[in-house]
Amino acid sequence: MKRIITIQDISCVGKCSLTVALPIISAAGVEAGVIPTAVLSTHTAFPKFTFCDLTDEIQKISDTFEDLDIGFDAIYTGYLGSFEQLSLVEDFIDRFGDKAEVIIDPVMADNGKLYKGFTLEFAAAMAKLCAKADLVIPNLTEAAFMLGVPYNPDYDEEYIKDILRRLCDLGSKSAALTGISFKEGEIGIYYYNGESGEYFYYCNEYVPASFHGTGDVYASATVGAMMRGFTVPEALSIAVDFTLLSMKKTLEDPNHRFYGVNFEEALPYYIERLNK
Ligand code: PXL
Repeated sequence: MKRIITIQDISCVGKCSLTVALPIISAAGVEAGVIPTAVLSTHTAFPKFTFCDLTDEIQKISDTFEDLDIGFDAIYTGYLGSFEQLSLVEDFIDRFGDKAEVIIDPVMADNGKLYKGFTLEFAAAMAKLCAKADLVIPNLTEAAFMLGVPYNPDYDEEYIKDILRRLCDLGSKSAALTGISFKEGEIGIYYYNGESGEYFYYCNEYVPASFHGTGDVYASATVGAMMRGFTVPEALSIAVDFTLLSMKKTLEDPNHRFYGVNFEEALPYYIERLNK
């Protein structure tokens, strides 16, 4: 069985970060180790939340893993809350990344705007961390902030390819942009492998709704599928279909939560896809 380690916060309620990564990666039949970077009562889009910083634990946990010779098949990072955490994660990748796929989801922005608490300087530091990745999975807003270019929602295919090349120029071996659409009613993923020069686009139906944590569902499903031996384009496509179904399940339930997607009821589909 493959083992990954995911480094991100745990928001107790809100269906994002670790409360999403753990069930999805476990459902993939992959051991999910965690380094929780902070404990929050909910994610930061709620009007009120507590925040307990666990930065001081990261080094101690990493040292202990090293002493015990514990290794990982993948390192997957999500929401990281401070410059110090970025630098500790960089160090973690240096120590444990040799035999691991490094997947970085640079969670910090969407729809042209940075999330609460993030700055342009932080985006630049996140871009530096992305140099260590085998795969980065930003949305277009995060990519624009990391590259220091204006957010342009009126893009064409050439523009997207250019952004992908620039993401790989940061140092990442490959990059995938989420939420890319060239036609009404469709949305998907655009991938570029900076080593082979291969581009890949996959889309499915567009659901006119947006829920917090959808990016975390997407990235976790990609990591799970990669660890199950699917190629990166296959894993990215499975994650598109699984995320779409999660959104449909959310909307089907008239009493759905105002936060988070109903990925739980889409998990049987994900498991079936991985077992095909
Ligand atoms: O879903 C991304 C995410 C993760 N963790 C925390 C967040 C967010 C998005 O806002 O606030 C704490």
